[in-house]
Amino acid sequence: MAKRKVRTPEEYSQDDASRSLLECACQLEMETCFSRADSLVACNIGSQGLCCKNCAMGPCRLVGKHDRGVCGATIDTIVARNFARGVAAGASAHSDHGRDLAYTLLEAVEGEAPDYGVRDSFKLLEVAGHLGVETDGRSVDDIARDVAMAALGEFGKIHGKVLYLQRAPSKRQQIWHELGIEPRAIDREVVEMLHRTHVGNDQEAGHILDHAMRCALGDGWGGSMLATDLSDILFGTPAPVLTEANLGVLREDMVNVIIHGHEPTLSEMIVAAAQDPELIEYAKSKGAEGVQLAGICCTANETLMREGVPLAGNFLQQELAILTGAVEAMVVDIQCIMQGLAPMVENFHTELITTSAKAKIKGATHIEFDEHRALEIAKEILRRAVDRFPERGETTIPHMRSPMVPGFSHEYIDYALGGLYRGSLRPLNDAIIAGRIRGVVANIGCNNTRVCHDLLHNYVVTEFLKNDVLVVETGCGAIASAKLGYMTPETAMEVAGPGLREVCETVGIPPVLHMGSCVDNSRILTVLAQMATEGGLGEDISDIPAVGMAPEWMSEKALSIATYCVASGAYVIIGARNPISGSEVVQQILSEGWEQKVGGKLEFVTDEDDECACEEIVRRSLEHIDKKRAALGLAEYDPSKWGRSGDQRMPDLLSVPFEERIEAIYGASVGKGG
Ligand code: BF8
Repeated sequence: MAKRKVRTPEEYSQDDASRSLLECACQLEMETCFSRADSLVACNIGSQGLCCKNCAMGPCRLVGKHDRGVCGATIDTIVARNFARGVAAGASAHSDHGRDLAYTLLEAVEGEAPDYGVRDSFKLLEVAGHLGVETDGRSVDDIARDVAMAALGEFGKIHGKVLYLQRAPSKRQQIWHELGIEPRAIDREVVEMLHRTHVGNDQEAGHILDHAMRCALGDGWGGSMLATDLSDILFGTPAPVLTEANLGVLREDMVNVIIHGHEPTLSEMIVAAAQDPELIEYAKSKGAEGVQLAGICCTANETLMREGVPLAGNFLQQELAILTGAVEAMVVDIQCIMQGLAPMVENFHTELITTSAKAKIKGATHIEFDEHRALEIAKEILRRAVDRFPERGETTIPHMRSPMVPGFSHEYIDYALGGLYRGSLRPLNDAIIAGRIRGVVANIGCNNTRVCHDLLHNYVVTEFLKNDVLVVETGCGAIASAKLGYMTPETAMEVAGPGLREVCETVGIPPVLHMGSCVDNSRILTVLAQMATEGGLGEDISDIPAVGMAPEWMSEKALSIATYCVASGAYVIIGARNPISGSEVVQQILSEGWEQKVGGKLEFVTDEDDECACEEIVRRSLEHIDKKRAALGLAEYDPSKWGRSGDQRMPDLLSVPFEERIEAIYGASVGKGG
């Protein structure tokens, strides 16, 4: 029997901080998700979508001579059903998060959640307009109450369709209407997806997958978009802020608390509590200088975007953060939290604290969050963390921490491009029309231990920048670019092609824009819709020279995001794993089939060799962007036309190597060994 391959830290991850901690894990013989991935070979049947366990006559594994399950379900039906169920699970995760924020807003205005309130009343008025809430002559609280109620209504209303669909270009709305895939109510489409994929129900792959689009649209233009809007109303609409990324943000002299998961509701209170003078005094009484917060996953992205809380890392770094020995508490809420954290904290003084009524972990301390006394709970959690500080043993905090400027909400992008009086995406459209910017890529999604951590994100983003493609990001993809140092305006000079550089240097923005958490992919939909209606780039999202991708996906949420982006007209490429590889028919439906129906298509690009997969993702993306440019009658991409004037004025600055320049400006080190 062939021996299983055990990878080295260099093969596990491209991130220097992670590599140094994986080295420690090997030396200490501690298990991580990386080593578990080596010892646990992925099921070859399930990974192709060929295992049906929807009834107790199975599980039916369709391999060899078996091309039907016990009930007679074909390979195409089973692969389509498995994919569609993944979409439904992803949509439900985003949307349930959105619903909770609507309840928080409602409780805030009804005086039941006294630590919350309306922080962005401009956004409230805008959202009220979208939801048909009357605003004239009304108080902020009255409007907010009706906005919360209208938002809650979107999940289970009896008649009509999801209201935010009207924010899409009219041509797109027409396509949805004609195909009959307008989501009616957010919950309804998820429930119907589960119903249709129950044994003996919908058994035509194309028909099942049409409903997957409807279900996902209820996420993108429903649950996720509401989650983003309601978070902005409650906690403020993001604008650029200077902060840092990677495990080097942890401090030897502070109580380190990691906030991890997806919801901003408790973490915003923890941010407030960490600044409480009494708590700081308490930390000092235990020998620390104060409390250092740092985030992992999308709770990180939420507090990063609004409060500048530094990023400790992305999905695959959660266990590694504990391995530093410098974390007093890891406070988790919902989604993407590995159960492997519980055995990991047993080796250290770290307390793992679960806070959501929806997510407990055996071995963790459960302190259930309650909006009625939010700040009090946040303080209680931080005091527990402070109490652990004296128990801290030896630490191995990697030195890597990259400066970054996140906070690019679509509202801020409008403002950056046109100021208060002329705020619009016109300059972006003009730059694409002229060819300074070749096109736009949205790079999103997770990390996956089956590929080299961060490598695919880093590779494709670097290539797009070199090719004058503006990159917008969310989720763990955004965290990868932040760690690489791609999210400061100074990076543009280094990596980006001449036209993109010219635009970024003129506006003063990084070439990679951090747009938030995974529910904030709705911000990307909004930007695309505005680009389509601004003029010059066609009339619909499908006309824009743009591509979406999740090169290291692992979560079902990524399937829902990909599906709603395709249903909105985008070309989406997913790497790492192909969950529909078991059916040629389903692959054809999601690519050519969906392209004919909705103008967008979904393709999976995988390869044993990560770099080969990346090359192919980049090749297909640029080909698509150039095809869309040609269809719009735009000039062929020609980088030799741009960028010389700026370079001539900055020879001295450019002669200093990038890492040194960043260190001189920001006092932080990018990508150096720990
Ligand atoms: O929602 S990118 S690993 S953290 S699922 Fe999870 Fe994937 Fe990260 Fe945010 Ni999104």
